[in-house]
Amino acid sequence: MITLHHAPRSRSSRIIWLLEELGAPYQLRLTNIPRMDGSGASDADNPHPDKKVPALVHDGVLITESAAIILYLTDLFPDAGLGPKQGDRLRGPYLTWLAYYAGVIEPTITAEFAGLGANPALQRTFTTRAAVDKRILGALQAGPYVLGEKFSGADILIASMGQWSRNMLPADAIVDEYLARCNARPALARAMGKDAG
Ligand SMILES: N[C@@H](CCC(=O)N[C@@H](CS)C(=O)NCC(=O)O)C(=O)O
Repeated sequence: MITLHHAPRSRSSRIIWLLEELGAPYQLRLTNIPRMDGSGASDADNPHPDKKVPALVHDGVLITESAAIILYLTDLFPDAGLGPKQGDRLRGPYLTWLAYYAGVIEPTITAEFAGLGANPALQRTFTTRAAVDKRILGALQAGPYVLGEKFSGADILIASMGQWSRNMLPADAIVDEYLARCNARPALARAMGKDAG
């Protein structure tokens, strides 16, 4: 059994999108989290060690961190074709995008939103917003998806940023068209219908 601990309109929304894309059997458990506006609170029933979302439990095993959950699920349902398998030439690029999202994109965008985008130590450790934009645009120019021809779990990470806030992705018509392609997916519509629980 797969259980997703989820808070509406949060990073766990994209995991509902993935579960819908995969056609996976799952149940949602609504979880309260503290919100930026001061509302909400930590939920004692949330199994995440930091009381964050997403938290996925599969047959009693806890998996946290969006990129890890996406890799775990696309590996668990290989026939859905949303994550290149071991031996596929796109496996390396897939892992690279998942790790680049978690290890570089999120910290860089967060630093920028916190007004720390010009901090030299952060730029050296992670990178610059300009470099992130260039990398994303480069992939989408080759497109139509991050890995090329096929939509994958990496697109769920990248597109969900633009769905949350358009200015988290480069200001370019290629990105607008990419988001329109991703937003038109029936699985996303189903996920949005379940987001509130
Ligand atoms: N790196 C984590 C970030 C998780 C995260 O920060 N989630 C937010 C919701 S979007 C949260 O749970 N915030 C509540 C809190 O920080 O207590 C991931 O991608 O899974």
